[in-house]
Amino acid sequence: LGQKGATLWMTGCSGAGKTTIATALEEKLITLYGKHVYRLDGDNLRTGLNRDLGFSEADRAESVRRTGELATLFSDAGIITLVGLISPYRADRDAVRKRHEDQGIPFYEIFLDVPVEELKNRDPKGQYAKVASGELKHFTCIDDPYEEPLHPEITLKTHELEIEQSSNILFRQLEQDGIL
Ligand code: GGZ
Repeated sequence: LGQKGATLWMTGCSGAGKTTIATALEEKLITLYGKHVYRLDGDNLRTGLNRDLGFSEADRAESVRRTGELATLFSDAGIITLVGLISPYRADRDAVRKRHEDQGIPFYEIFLDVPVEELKNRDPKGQYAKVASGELKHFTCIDDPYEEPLHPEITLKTHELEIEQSSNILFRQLEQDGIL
C-alpha cells in the first residue's frame, strides 16, 4: 500500500545535464503518474543544508553523505528522489548506495557521461572559461578529480541524446522495475 519511493542519483561533471534531465523526468512523473517527486540539487543545497561546505575533498564527501541521508529519508517516505550532484568520488557514492541497500530502498546510480570538450563548448555559466583563464581553480573534471562510476545502473551520453530521450530512458526503467 502507498507509493513506492526510489533514489535516482545523477553524477557527472558540471554542465553534463544533471539538473536538466532531473527536471524533465520530474515533469513526466508528475503529469503521467501523479508521483510525488523531489529534486535535490548540489548547488541549491549549498545555500542551505550544505552552506558550511566548500569544494575540498572532505567537504565534497560530507555533502554527498548528507545528501545521501536526505535521499534515503525522502525515498523511504515513498517519494521519487532525483539527486543531481557532481559527487566526484566513487567511495562516497558507494557509501550512499550501501545506505540505500541496507534499508531496502531502490537506488540507481546514473552516470552522465559527456566528453570534457563538449562541456567546454556548452559552458552555460561560463565556468569552464573561468577555469581556462585561471580565475577558477580545482574545478571538477578539469583540474580536480572525477572518478567515473564502474557499475552505474544507467549511463546517459547526453551529447548523443535529446533531453526527452534521456528522461525517457530513466522513466522506462522505473516502469520496468515496478516503481511507477
Ligand atoms: C566543481 C564547482 C566548483 C569546483 C563551484 N568544482 O555547474 P555549477 O558550477 O553551477 O554547479 C556546480 C556546483 C557543484 O556542486 P556539487 O555540490 O554538485 O559538487 S560536489 O558534488 O563535487 O560537491 C559548479 C559549482 O558548484 N562549483 N566550484 N571547484 N564545481
